[in-house]
Amino acid sequence: MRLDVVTIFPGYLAPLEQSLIGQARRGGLLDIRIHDLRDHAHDRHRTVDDTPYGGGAGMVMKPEPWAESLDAIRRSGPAGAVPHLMIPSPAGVPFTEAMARSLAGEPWLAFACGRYEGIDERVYDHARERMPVTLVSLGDYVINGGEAAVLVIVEAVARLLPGVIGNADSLVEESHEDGLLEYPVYTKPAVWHDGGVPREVPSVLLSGDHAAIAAWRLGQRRARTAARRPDLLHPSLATTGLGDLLVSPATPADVPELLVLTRACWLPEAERAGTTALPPLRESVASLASSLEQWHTYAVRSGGRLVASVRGRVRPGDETAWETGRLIVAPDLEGRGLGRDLLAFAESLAPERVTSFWLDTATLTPRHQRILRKAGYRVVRGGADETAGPRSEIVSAVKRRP
Ligand code: JFT
Repeated sequence: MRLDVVTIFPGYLAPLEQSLIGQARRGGLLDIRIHDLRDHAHDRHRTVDDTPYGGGAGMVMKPEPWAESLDAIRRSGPAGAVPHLMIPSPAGVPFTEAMARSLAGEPWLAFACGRYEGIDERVYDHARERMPVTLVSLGDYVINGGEAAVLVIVEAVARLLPGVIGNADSLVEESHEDGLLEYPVYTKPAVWHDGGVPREVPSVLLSGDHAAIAAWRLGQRRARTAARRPDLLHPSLATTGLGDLLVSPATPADVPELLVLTRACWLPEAERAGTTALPPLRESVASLASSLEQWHTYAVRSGGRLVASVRGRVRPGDETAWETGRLIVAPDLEGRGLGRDLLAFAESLAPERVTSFWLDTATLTPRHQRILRKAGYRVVRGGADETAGPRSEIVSAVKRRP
């Protein structure tokens, strides 16, 4: 694969001589050529920037050196061949592993690294008339120019090329294929003494029981994905026909709306139960806010509007029980499977040591009963935790971890 990079900081790309990419270059798998944009500036000061038309802060990269440099790169290739030009830009499409895989299938990539406030817009038009162009962003944060983005993209693409990575198995084993984060890894010593408590490698990894190890690793992957990247779990939540649903951990800013939705959803329950003494109806802004510390609470928004919520936690005093609660869905969105998906999502948050799932509800309409039964729950009267005080209105449902 051939790669051309244009920059005003050629030294910034020096890391491409290191490690596996450096080896691949020396072995002829990668032909990387770094070009100094200033070689195409023809004034005495080798100027590549100028003040912005229309005013504003900072400087803009002049078009002529870019056009000359990109044209020179194109002419340097085989007759008729053109590179796919990647231009890092804060306004580009986010770089992903899928994009890396697609780029790894191309014979020739070129990269234009801008600086300052950006590149004169006409450079993009000039380039697009001569070669395929993709504007790409490294992610939603600010960096000062395109060079760091190009280092990342080249590393992500190059490691996918046959022969570049040392161990092809590591490519196969990797996730981001199945959308779960990696399991934690350990090496010797089995017990590490760093001055505090002895730090042990989880015993299952020393057991030699390959099925148990695989199960443990899958559990770890699910638990950390639920904790760190809930957005990667249950893509079903995004396909309930509600448009874009955003599931995110509830923050204090969500509390007032959450309180309103909670009351709206629990009032019919209270009417059926013949009491207004239900805790969800008695909740204050303050108590709901402080509950965020005790529960993993999630808010579901559609077009900015709070439409559903759920919370869950390991039961205090019983590490093997997971409680899901306050599963609410806005009345106009009932019957679309959102409650079922949220219940499954809340269960996915439970750590591996959990062996039973509990769910409290006020009354059991036939509809609620059906949803619980389909989710594998069995209703047990008397409440999940009889020590929690008088709660005769509350019905508990339980299931074993599948
Ligand atoms: C940033 C970039 C970002 C970001 C190209 C060029 C200038 C600095 C800048 C930042 C914000 C607003 C200018 C670039 C990137 C990212 C790419 C340039 N800047 N205006 N790539 N990936 N996340 N930020 Cl040219």
